[in-house]
Amino acid sequence: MATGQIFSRTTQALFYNYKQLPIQRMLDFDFLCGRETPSVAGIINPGSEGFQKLFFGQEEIAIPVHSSIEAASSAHPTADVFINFASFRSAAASSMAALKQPTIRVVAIIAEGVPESDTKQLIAYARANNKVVLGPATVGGIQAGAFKIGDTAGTLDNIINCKLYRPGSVGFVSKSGGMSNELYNTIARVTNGIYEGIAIGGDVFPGSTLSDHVLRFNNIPQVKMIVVLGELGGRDEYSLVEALKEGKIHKPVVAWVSGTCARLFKSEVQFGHAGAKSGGELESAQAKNQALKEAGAVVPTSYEAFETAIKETFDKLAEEGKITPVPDIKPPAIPEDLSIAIKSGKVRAPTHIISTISDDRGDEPCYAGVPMSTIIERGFNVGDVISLLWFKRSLPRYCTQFIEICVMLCADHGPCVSGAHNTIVTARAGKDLVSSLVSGLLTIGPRFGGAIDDAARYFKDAYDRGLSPYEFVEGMKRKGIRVPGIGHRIKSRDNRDKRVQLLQQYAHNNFPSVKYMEYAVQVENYTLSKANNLVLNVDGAIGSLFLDLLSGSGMFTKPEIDEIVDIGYLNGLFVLARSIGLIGHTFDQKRLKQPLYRHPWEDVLYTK
Ligand code: Q5B
Repeated sequence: MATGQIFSRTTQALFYNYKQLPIQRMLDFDFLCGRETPSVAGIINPGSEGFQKLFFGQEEIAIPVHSSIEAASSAHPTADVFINFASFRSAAASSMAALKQPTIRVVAIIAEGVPESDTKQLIAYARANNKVVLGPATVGGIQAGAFKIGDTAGTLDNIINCKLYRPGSVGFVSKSGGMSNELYNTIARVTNGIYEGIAIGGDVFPGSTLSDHVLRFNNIPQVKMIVVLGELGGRDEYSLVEALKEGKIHKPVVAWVSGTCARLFKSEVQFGHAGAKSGGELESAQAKNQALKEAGAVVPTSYEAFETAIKETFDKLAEEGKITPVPDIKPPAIPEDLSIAIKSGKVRAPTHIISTISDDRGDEPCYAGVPMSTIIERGFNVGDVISLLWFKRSLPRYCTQFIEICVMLCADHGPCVSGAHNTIVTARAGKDLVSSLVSGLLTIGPRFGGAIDDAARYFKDAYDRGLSPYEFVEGMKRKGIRVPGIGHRIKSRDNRDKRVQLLQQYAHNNFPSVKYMEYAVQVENYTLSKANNLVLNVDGAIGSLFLDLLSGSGMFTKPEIDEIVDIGYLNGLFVLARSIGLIGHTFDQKRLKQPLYRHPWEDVLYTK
């Protein structure tokens, strides 16, 4: 166990387990104290490496993240405090690993519930190797104006109120972390403040004891008086009694052991801490207070009188000229986090993204305002989800079913089409699912699958302007544009595309009007007079029928229809549908363990 100061303004720690809030609180404290270096040198997050961005004042800094204690210790040989935020399950093993690092001097264990047998081993190892263990079940400790462990002393407001950003003259040690916050306030009110404050933790076997720290404080010249807050249960306070009796402590000690109320209960009482239970008489608060008083500590008559006792002791020291006045400094203002400032209504900030189709912030995600549970309870299908997320409204059943039919019919068209071919070649080159899928999707365009939007645009324009099929097709020819939605590589007048027939049949049976589709068929009749393969293809069928859906359903205004056609929603149907097939082709090739594809020479015309 160290005999003097354990922290300084240059102390740096390794922080075990990434916990953003306590680390940021440490860095904010550093900034408040005017430290030049951040007190957290590195973070250990088992299994991951890299950097974590945090604030040091207004600046963002990148703190290295290490995957092991050994790696962190060798990367930061001057970091000698290990702050262990591991769970109670792994706190003992990680603390022992830290204690075994030659560079680590102090280990603070935050977890509550560490098995007592494990803690005893840690204590034995630490004592044998002259190291300090704080906790388990501790919030940590603080050296005012120098270094603070994790959440010690709570919020920045509390730290400023308690003047912990600069050193005072009082050494304070308690078992409880919560009560230490209370006492930091009390001590700030009636003295020039804390020099060092330690919470040893509420376990039956703390890594270091009240008397360990009192003896340390006795050796720190800047500490002029010592305040101790013990609690019922255990015998720790008696080592302090012994030290006082043996004259090992030369500075005034003001002490109180809380838990005097335990006598009001008929049976044994267990308070919040594992160690705080009213056992035998010797472990009662009354007995310990009495013993401390007899040994020479200033012990008030009640907790309420504790503040006065601290004040009187401090005032006496001041009168005797033993207290050097502490110049009061104004700590720098810590910039508030934007999210907190927005929440409290202090600032407003423009958003960077606007979104109107979904919201994941509430109890359950919503698609266009419809909660997930409603989607499931009402038996919505994929067509319903598409209508919510693409069109931001619930469309009638016949419409959502039509959307589903489009998806099903376009899901795949064999391995020879452009998209599937690309996907197959990519999968056989050993690429992953997403690469294989995307390479196939990238072929979707004006010639392959991506002619639905243009088909809708041109058919709508021609129909709305009252052009005859002849005027329309010949007009397109003069402009040198192939009619989108017309023509197919293998389908023809004598080998009709079944998909087109199925779509037409569904629309005839369910749509209130199919005027655009009928116009497309008239165009097909005309183009077929030119060539056998100039049939209305699947893109043309979907394009014209979607115009009928938009205009016939009564669910869209005219400007909305124009916008949908203008933006080009409808190729999305082919992209979505064909993704299903392309994913299937990827799995197929992988399952068949197909080797790298190389196109045969004989299939290439080599020419000059
Ligand atoms: N001619 C689709 O052409 C294809 C004409 C035309 C006027 C036309 C062609 C085309 C418009 C785009 C379109 C979607 C490239 C197709 C799909 C999904 C798929 C695919 C699958 C699946 C086929 C021969 C003569 C020439 C041309 C004239 C051709 N098309 N005239 N309007 N639209 N269509 N794409 O067979 O006088 O000799 O110079 O661009 O709707 O992609 O299954 O494979 O599910 O995966 O290569 O179904 O029609 O004909 O280029 O040799 O032309 O016909 O001007 O006249 P071809 P070409 P001329 S569905």
